[in-house]
Amino acid sequence: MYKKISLVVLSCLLLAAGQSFGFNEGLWHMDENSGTAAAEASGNHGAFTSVSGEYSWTTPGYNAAGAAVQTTDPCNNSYLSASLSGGGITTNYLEMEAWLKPTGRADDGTQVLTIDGAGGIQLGPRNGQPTINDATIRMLVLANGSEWIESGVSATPLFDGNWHKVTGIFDSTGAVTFLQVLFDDVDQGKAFYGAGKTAAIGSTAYIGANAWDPSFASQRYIGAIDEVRIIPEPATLSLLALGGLLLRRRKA
Ligand SMILES: [Ca+2]
Repeated sequence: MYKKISLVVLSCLLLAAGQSFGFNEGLWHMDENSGTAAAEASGNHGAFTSVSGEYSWTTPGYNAAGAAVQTTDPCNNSYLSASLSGGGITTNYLEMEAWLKPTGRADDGTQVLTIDGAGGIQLGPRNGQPTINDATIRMLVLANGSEWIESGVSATPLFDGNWHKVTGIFDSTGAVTFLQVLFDDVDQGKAFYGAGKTAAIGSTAYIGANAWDPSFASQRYIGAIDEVRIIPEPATLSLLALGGLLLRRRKA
């Protein structure tokens, strides 16, 4: 009897985890290899612009085909931006993903992919630690308008000259708030906070800019970036989160 009830409960949980919420995913292949715009492929959101100046196209892209965007100078005041005009971005959950091939320094606070008003995937060591020539990564989010929360920081450098998929996950829909960063779908560090941490998320995505102040220079990611995805959907079941299991709801 109890086993049957448990199975029903588990089935309900799995159904809840798999249900559709009508997400407006953003996807940028960056295969144009010319011009100044990297178009958004789903039709939900705007293009990343402007690929010019410090930013240029490079080939091949992450999958030994297509193209990608690269930057070689971390010190000037430029970045790419895209309007998340299709909506669907919430304050409770967010998954961000990009293929990266770092080729230069990763300073403290270096930003890779962010949404205004909140953090995102951030390349570099934890705030306040010395600058290192590494490419560790964390997921960073401004919660409740004033509190910075972050995933664990990867112990694995990403600085081997190869393309790697980097994923950051934020989810505060359950009994805990959860952040995680993954390299190539392998967990690099989870962190748990109290319930109800809402992200101060706006409607512009950035590559290579601080989310809270895009004009802030000197903390630039150097390298290539490709196949960017912004996935506004819950990633976790909090009951499982409390068990410390790997919580990814979806596979890319
Ligand atoms: Ca590409």
